[in-house]
Amino acid sequence: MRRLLSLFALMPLAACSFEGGDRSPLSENEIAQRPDVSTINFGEDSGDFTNDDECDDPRFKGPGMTSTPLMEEDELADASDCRAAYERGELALIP
Ligand SMILES: [Ca+2]
Repeated sequence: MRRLLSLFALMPLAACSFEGGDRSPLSENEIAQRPDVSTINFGEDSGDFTNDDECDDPRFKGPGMTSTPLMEEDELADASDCRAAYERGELALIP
């Protein structure tokens, strides 16, 4: 019984686990369909992981992403890193 109760206690944690950024290489199609950098709102440098040369905004994917877990609050909060990675061709917006 005790074991069963601890199993239920852990279930919410499993449901809340966040995935790291998708660092897989971009396909030719993804690269071709990237909008111009001037049309993207990168937000501000207001997050906890700014200026570490990895994009920490979960709206993006590609080799320029961080591998650390991302949360909703990381959106629009790592502008300089994400812009630089995007300009290097290492990011695309996740549709
Ligand atoms: Ca960053």
